[in-house]
Amino acid sequence: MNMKNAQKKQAAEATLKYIDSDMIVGLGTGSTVAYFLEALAQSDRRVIGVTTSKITSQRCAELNIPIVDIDEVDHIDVTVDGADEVDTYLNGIKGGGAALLMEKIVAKNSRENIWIVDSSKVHDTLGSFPLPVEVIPYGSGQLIRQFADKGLFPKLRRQADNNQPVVTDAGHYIIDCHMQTINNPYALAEYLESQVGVVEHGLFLAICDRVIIGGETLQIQSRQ
Ligand code: ABF
Repeated sequence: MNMKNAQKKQAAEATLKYIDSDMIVGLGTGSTVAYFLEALAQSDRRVIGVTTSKITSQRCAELNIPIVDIDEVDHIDVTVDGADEVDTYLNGIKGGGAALLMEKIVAKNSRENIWIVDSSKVHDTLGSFPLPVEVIPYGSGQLIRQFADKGLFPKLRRQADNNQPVVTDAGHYIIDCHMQTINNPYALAEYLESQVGVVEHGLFLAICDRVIIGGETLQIQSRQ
């Protein structure tokens, strides 16, 4: 197993200390969460999951982790998810797995959010990972032109095998914005949220409470 996967597995297993039986646990998407689901299934924790994508729901079924719909619970105790990039304020970019919309809905309805990552995800400033923006297909071409004029270096996410646009679980497209550096994520989030046709974006700001990197835990100290 390479170092990156070893760190992902280590982070996933370290997260169990924050999980108690009978909790309602939000379950994110991605390969690091896949390690967490394995660890959870092999542990003595008996939880109810709220999933963020079809692929996570499918994996829970295979591992016999019971899940409920988000609207069947009155709260989510803790959500465990991956991330594509995290900065030193525990702000992050998510959506590499095209699940950002349901991930953000679950995260915003959680009492605590824990991200599990390998060290390659941690950067001083966000932006080296292209920022995913989930958009309604109708008018997405116009949004791409608008984002280009704004200097966001947009690119419609397409499937590798047939070059068709990637369609999210909710039936939307993803525009990835290749900015390299995002100096003011809050201002960018405000701009994106004001554009008609934008459903949600992958800037997860002031959401994460704890990041577990390999065996190390970073807790929020201060937010910008
Ligand atoms: C998910 O975690 C996505 O938002 C993000 O793309 C992914 C990171 O994937 P991985 O854990 O496979 O690096 O929540």
